[in-house]
Amino acid sequence: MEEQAKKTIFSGIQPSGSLTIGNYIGALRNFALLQDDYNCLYCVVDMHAITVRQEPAVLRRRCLEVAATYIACGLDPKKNIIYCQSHVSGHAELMWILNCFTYMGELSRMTQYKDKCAKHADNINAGLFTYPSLMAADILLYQADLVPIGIDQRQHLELTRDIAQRFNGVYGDVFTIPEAYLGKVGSKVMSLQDPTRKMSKSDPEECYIAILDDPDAIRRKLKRAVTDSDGEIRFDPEGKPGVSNLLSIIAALSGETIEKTVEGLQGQGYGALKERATECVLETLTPIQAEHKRLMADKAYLQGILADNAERANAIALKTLRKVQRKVGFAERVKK
Ligand code: ATP
Ligand code: LTN
Repeated sequence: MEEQAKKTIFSGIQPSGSLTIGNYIGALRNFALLQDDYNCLYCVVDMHAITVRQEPAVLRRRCLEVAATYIACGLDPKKNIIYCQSHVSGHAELMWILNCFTYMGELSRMTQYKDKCAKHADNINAGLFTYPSLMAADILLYQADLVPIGIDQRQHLELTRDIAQRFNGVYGDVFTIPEAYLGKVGSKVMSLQDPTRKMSKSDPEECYIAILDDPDAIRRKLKRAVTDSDGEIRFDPEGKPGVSNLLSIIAALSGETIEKTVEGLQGQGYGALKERATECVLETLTPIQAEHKRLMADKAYLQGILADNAERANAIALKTLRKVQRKVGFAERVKK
């Protein structure tokens, strides 16, 4: 496909913890599927991550780790623009402008904001509140057509669309209105310990499987995953959230349908279900972990990729930013 004719994809993951199989199934795996047909930008959103307190040295390492995970999951750093949000100042600059087109009422309705406030009652900062306008800036800066995300981010994407439409309504067609891209299965992987809640990398260890977990940890966590007491393998997310979550994980990773997965396990117990889940997870993660290890051993290579790609991203970002600045009436920049 011709570069110009291709549509643009933007997505981001926070370096706020070890990436989980939720991030993989809900987001990363779709990134790799889309890379041939779109111009893609995959960002390590470190500015979003500091809405919650982070240890600086840990955050710095995690930024590289997330970039390495992108590549290890099959994203080609030459084809895709893989970079760190904080390396392109346009994100923060556009965010400021968008903040002035976003209402307090809209931001206070965001469920992620309410959840994070409950979880971090001692640090309800303004960044947590305006998080969605930074996300809108990420997406709109590159005129993205499509945004692969898990279901939990759909509300933020809706707000992004509203902000873009509001801005376009005043100034003409400045922003492309982005669409969400949700995978068919697995757009919400649930916590292993509380399968009514989403699996999240900032929850306690035993709730999630990290992409980098060793085989023993994976086996142990899946063995201890919460199920129920009726012993029947059936897909029913309302009535049997634990069992359904394991079935979804198997289906998502094996490529089978949920029906086929249930059929294959008919007449067997939860031990077999967990065994099958373990097999699928190990099969998926083993090659990713090997590649990740190889990449992390060459920090200079990774840093080089991030630097080159930040430059490529910046060139695209500046086009939108300058246009937006002109539209809102900022003073002209004349060359001396
Ligand atoms: P945190 O726990 O720090 O809030 P998170 O685990 O929710 O983080 P994000 O960095 O916020 O992860 O999400 C990155 C991408 O992964 C988003 O597109 C999000 O929708 C997707 N994602 C996160 N958790 C899941 C999940 N449990 N199931 C499916 N997709 C998920
Ligand atoms: N808010 C997202 C991460 C994120 C993102 C983005 C996703 C930040 N900017 C732009 C898609 C597009 C999250 O918490 N998962």
